[in-house]
Amino acid sequence: MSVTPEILSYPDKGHQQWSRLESVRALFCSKYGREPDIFVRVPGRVNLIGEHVDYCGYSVCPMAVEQNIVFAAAITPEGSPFLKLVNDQAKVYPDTTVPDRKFEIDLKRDGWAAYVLCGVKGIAEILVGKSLVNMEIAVSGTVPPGSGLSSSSALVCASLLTTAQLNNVKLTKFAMAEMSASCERFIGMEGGGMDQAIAFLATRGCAKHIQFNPVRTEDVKLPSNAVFVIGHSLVTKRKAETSEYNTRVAECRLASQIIAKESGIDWEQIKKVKDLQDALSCNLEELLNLVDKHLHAGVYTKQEVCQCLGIGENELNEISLSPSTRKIKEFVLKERVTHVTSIEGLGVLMTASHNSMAKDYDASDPACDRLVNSFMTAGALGARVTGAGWGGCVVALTTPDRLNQLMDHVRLDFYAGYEGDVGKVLFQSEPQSGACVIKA
Ligand code: ADP
Ligand code: NG1
Ligand code: MG
Repeated sequence: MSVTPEILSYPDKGHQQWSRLESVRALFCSKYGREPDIFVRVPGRVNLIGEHVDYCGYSVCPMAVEQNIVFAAAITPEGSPFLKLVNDQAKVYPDTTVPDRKFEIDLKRDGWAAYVLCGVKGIAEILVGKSLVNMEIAVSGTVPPGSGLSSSSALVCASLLTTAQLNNVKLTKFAMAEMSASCERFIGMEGGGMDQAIAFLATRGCAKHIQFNPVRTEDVKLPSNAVFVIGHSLVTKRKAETSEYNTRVAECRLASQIIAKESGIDWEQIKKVKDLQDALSCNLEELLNLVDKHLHAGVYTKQEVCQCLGIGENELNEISLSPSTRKIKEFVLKERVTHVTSIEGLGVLMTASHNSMAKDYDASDPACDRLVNSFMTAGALGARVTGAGWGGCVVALTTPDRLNQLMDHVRLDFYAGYEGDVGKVLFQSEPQSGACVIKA
């Protein structure tokens, strides 16, 4: 297996990827009046088990899906604007020009270009004494946005890979996965790195067991009769523009720090639940007992958290919270950390995992719950919300002999009355390969 992302030849006419690449090429040529130098393709992903645990330091099991982000890109001469972006959904994602190499990324001001700038800035930061070439980029995406299939990270990773390639920067897939995970933080997401890891490290035909710090992966061969079906709840959630995601990250950190303090260890060093487990050298069952012992159910006020840790609000802001979570006044601790610790032990029980996401983590949505029920009534072996949740997609497990019946049931039940193309919101998915460069 190559350690740097694969470089593929341009596909022949008739290949399933050909017409997609041709349409991105046509967009690029019509906007910029020249041919692209390269194409880059990065997949979205579905996570099969382990939601909201990557940022706590625990492992996840995603696979790459067919939906992806494609960039066509070229270097432009000195004197051109630094970065020009066009998108094949120009109404939603308008053309953007970034005149110079200033990297103050502001999601509200920059919109979708902020995600692209994250990847560009990541490469700029490692180019010591050299500045980036000017670039023109055309973007095409088929990952449904705000739907838990990681369109945001596919975009950030595509940008990082494109910028690296045009600037002749050679990095391993692992380095790119870690760098992209830090880069998405430039827009304020405090994610754990799952999406960027699978984007670079996916292999066709396998899900991946991914561990963090540092990123490590193992192939998970899926049973030959396992079929994954993805359904969209028709509710979307933009994670970087809303507060729920980072609130969960903060709640897990505070819960871990309170338990650490009660256990007599240096709580300020504890940033994630996994740090706590490692410091205590305990198993997950023992950790759950400590959660029960030291945390109460329901809401903690910020003041109560300060009392538990024996510090004032300013110190709490500095040590435990981020700029985006400092304004939060109330936290739910016991339920959140229970979800994180119990999920690990439950393994592949997808439905139990969904119930924990819905109940303890409050990260489902009534539409997701209805879709899970629809899949289960249709005979799925398990079904759960995937990605961050609060809407987005549900992934269900079934077998080939039950697939048609299951799809028919959900189509007539959950999607009755849906006026769009049901094929775009209810589809089967097989594990795809990770990010690649395609020669123009
Ligand atoms: P998810 O990663 O679950 O899809 P996020 O809220 O993290 O959801 O990211 C969604 C955001 O990613 C969108 O609001 C948009 O800014 C950006 N995005 C996704 N797909 C595209 C695309 N094809 N072109 C431009 N921007 C996109
Ligand atoms: P989505 O829903 O695709 O934006 C987010 C995080 C993941 C992970 C999942 C929940 C980012 C970039 N993505 O994914 O790291 O925490 O939620 O398991 O932060
Ligand atoms: Mg995302």
